[in-house]
Amino acid sequence: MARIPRHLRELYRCVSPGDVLLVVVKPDPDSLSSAWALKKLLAGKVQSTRIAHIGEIVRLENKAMIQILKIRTERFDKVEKGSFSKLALVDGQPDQFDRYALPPANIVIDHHPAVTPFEADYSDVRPKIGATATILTEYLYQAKITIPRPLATALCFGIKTDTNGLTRSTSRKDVNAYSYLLPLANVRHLRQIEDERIAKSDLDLIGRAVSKIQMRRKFLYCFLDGPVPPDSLVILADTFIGVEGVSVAAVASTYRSKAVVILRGNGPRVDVGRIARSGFADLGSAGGHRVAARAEIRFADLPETAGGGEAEKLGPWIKKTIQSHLFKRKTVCAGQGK
Ligand SMILES: [Mn+2]
Repeated sequence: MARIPRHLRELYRCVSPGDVLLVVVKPDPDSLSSAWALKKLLAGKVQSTRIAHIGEIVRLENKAMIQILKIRTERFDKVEKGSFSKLALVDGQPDQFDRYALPPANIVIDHHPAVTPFEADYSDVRPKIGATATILTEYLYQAKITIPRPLATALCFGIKTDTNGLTRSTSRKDVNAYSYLLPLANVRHLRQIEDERIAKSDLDLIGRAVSKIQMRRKFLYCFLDGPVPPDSLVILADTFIGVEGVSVAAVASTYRSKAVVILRGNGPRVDVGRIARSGFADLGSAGGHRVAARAEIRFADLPETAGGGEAEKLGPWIKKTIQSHLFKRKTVCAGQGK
């Protein structure tokens, strides 16, 4: 025990051998791999660890990852209350789980900036790190635990996804963790998971979306008559941000009586998280990072100009709202100059 760093000893002290630990995640490659790594780290320290995901596993990369690497995860809404004694959150913080009536978290490990203060027996929140998987890799390394091949593969994918292949918000620690993991990983599986990005069922949608694209300067906009599941909009936005010359891509539609907007950005002066917040946060849930953001607004909360969710008005309204925040600074400067 002597050479185990202090923070790990603190983490170990939060659990006891009789505990059933539940790790709750919003499923994405970083959170799933981090949850799995925490399970590995605490094996032997608790009676058992279960991983539970919120919502359904829809995105192909998550499906492929779970199937190919055989990650055991259960639906959170099927977990019986009282069937676990400790709760951990990875790749997220209590305020992001407000809606799900979770008991207070005992362990929180995350790399998102802390917005709402929280209390936990153990917390490690490091916003400078590109992926939670990096933090957990560090823990496993420090604990001298050999990382099994499938877990190493999952952690590689987690780091790659969150850092966009080590090109976005990547720290030295992410690079170190990745180069430590890669020789331990199954590269063929990694490729297989990464390659399967578009579901056959989405091809039709992609065709429809391409015909709806509107471009103005570096802004690509696409509104689809709904309903379209948000995860499909994500695939479209991820695809369209790759179009030559585009620095902001927004794909919008409706789903379950809500307007949904998915934003992707690139380039040094673009911050789509800011656009989402300033354009839509007053009306619904909106937020994200510089490069990836989303907004969801219930029809009932839309302004009259958006036509209550009617496609003919909603599409142009979303576009106008984004554009007014996209080019805001310029307009203000021009106005003041006169
Ligand atoms: Mn993450």
